[in-house]
Amino acid sequence: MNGKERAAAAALQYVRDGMVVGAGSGSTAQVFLEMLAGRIREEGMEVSIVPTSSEVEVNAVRLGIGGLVRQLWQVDRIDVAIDGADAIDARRNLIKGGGGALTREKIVDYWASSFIVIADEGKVVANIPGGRPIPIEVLPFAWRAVKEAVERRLGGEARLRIGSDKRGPVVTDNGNYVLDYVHPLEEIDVGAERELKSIPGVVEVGIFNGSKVSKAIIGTETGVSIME
Ligand code: ABF
Repeated sequence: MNGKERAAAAALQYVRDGMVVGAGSGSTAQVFLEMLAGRIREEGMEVSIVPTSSEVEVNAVRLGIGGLVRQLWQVDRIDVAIDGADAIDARRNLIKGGGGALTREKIVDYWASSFIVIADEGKVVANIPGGRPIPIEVLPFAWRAVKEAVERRLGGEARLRIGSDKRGPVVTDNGNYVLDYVHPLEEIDVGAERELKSIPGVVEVGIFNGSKVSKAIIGTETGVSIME
């Protein structure tokens, strides 16, 4: 097993029969979904799955568990959300949104009674953003105004994310654009989440406050370490 698989396997023990599970996006969360599908198939485990992106919906159908998918408004709670990250620091602050799903992820992850992050050790940084760009979902109409406001207020550069398999800007599941904001320093105050969100036109920011993270499971080549 590699680090992603070890983290995903360790997270599986927090899922029990009858739970409503928030399913994160990205390749680590996908490994978790595959393992969960295995338990559902082999042990008849009964869960509902709330997806954080269209990626998860498609994967659930591909894995034969599409019938268990519920939209957020169809459930009265989320017992546990299991999600990946682009970067995590010692206080469990996260950078998320490399896959463009930050808005739905934040809604599902923050609403869950328990929010568990799964990642391999390559994601661990001393302080966020640790050199990673900070994704910011913006209304298409406002992208340039937001870019200029971010750069003026905090410095650095905010670049409009351009697709690789499609020409032009990446469009999120919510019909918006993404700015990848490169902060001038290796470290950013987690309060920047609020400051960036206050700019008109910003839908969501890929800074996740560590106080919302119940537990982070970091997978290595030999085992897992838990941050809680
Ligand atoms: C999601 O997937 C994101 O918020 C994050 O951007 C990305 C991590 O992907 P991976 O697990 O493939 O590194 O969790």
